[in-house]
Amino acid sequence: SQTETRKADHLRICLEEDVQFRETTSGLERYRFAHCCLPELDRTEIDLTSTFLGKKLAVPLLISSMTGGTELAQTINYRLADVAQEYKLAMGVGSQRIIVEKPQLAPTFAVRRRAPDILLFANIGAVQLNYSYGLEECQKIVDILEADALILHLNPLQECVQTEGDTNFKGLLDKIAKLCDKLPVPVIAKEVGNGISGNMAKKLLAAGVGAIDIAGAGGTSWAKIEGKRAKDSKQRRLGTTFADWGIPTAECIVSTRAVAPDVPLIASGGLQNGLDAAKALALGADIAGLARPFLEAAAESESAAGVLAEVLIAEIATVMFCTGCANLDELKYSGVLERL
Ligand code: FMN
Repeated sequence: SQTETRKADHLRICLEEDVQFRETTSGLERYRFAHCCLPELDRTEIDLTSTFLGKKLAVPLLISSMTGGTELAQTINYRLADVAQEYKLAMGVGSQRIIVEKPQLAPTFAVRRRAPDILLFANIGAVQLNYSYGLEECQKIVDILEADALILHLNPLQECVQTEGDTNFKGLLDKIAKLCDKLPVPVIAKEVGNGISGNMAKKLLAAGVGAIDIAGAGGTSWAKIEGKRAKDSKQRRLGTTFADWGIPTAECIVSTRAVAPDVPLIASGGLQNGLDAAKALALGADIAGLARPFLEAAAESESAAGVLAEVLIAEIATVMFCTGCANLDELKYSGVLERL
């Protein structure tokens, strides 16, 4: 089907081509941690645990929503699920829209069997609430996945560059509010790499979303990916023009935290390593999410994905040790991050 081809294209392009923002960066490089030469801590005792939407995480990391629907997608989802289970990370799957079209593809998303304990997020484009999706379908994709929450992704730019894009976003906030009211699990509003502003975060929270993933600019550029996929030269041109569009990740975190001090907040978009993840946490995020780095590792092998998780954890722990932070609250509230 068209959706399957699209999903296969996304994986191939993300793995083989340059899909990063050209000039826009996450903004995290404008921050530096204050080094502490005498932490008075035992590094092995640093506490990276936290609770998010009522579930315990060993490390505040999320393998961001990516894939499903094809054979390669299944391999990647299963490998990532094993890693999430082993290290007790959170995980999201890619858009499950295809399952409603083709229920026989549900096994490509079946990560719960392999990861019985993790915080797991279902995923669908919010704009589908204006097309084929209602409460019933949303409930179904949550149930099939045995998910703890439903991510609604907001991707207006991606839909513009995509040849077959769904671009009627009218009245969506109201539909999101109705869904939040009826769905028994929390709804998480997420971008796909162009960022959620503080203002928008406020509106989404008023509509009833239970958490936000700001998914800011600086990492994977969906305008670029859809531009590369497009056959039509006008669509290709759109992808190039808007390759650098969006709000940098660091700005999204700061502006969302400013208006919503207590919202469960995920930061993603262009986090390259555990140092970036730690900066996102110190700016106020509760969880740091990475997509493409986990895709690359998982496409290589399950052990490469495991190694990536271990490295990220070691990097976050090293930041905490060398800033004298014994736990994540200290990292967040003790002012160890300086703006350059
Ligand atoms: N985000 C979604 O919410 N739903 C998706 O279906 C989805 N598919 C993706 C597929 C691939 C191959 C990649 C790389 C990303 C996808 N994303 C999707 C976006 C990521 O979740 C993330 O927000 C974005 O890539 C920025 O993170 P990064 O810079 O670490 O890649």
